[in-house]
Amino acid sequence: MSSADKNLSSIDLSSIGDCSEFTIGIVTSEWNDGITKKLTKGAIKTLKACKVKAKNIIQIQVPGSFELPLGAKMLYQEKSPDAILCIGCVIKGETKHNEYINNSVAKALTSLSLVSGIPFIFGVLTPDTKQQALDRCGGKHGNKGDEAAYTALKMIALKQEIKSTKTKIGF
Ligand code: DLZ
Repeated sequence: MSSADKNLSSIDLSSIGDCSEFTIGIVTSEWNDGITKKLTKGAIKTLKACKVKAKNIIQIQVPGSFELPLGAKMLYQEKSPDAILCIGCVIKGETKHNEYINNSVAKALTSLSLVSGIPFIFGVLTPDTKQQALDRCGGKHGNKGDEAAYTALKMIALKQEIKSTKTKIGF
């Protein structure tokens, strides 16, 4: 699905319940920081709009997107947040470098999520051009940082809902 088809930046945040006790980690890549700073800003704006307290938003930076999984793991081990947003932007160049980084990060974040049981959100833009990135960090396709934050909150809420439900799931 393309960003043009789904823009979560325009979503009604009132559908999300009480997030006031959630702790959220944010790991931001310094590569393409003109983009990643805007994504991070969007994510923080959404978290605050959903009543996440500023003191419960823990931010760190890593040099490039390739380092997002390790930075996120360090943050998880030291601070035990309820979810971690991993924010980066890998713009396609003349070689396949971008594919190696993107695939590696996506796989590592999937593994971290499954092993830890908390969401490690893939907030990495993977555009062909800088303009496509600009369109997605507060431009015509919204801000994917907002979406990363929204997704994290929804997944934490889902975990709480499953925990609290008395009904058996399955057979
Ligand atoms: C090396 C590199 C290149 C060429 N491009 C990007 C990019 O577009 N976005 C990004 O986040 N990082 C890039 N990097 C840096 C790698 O992510 C990584 O930091 C280095 O390969 C060192 O491990």
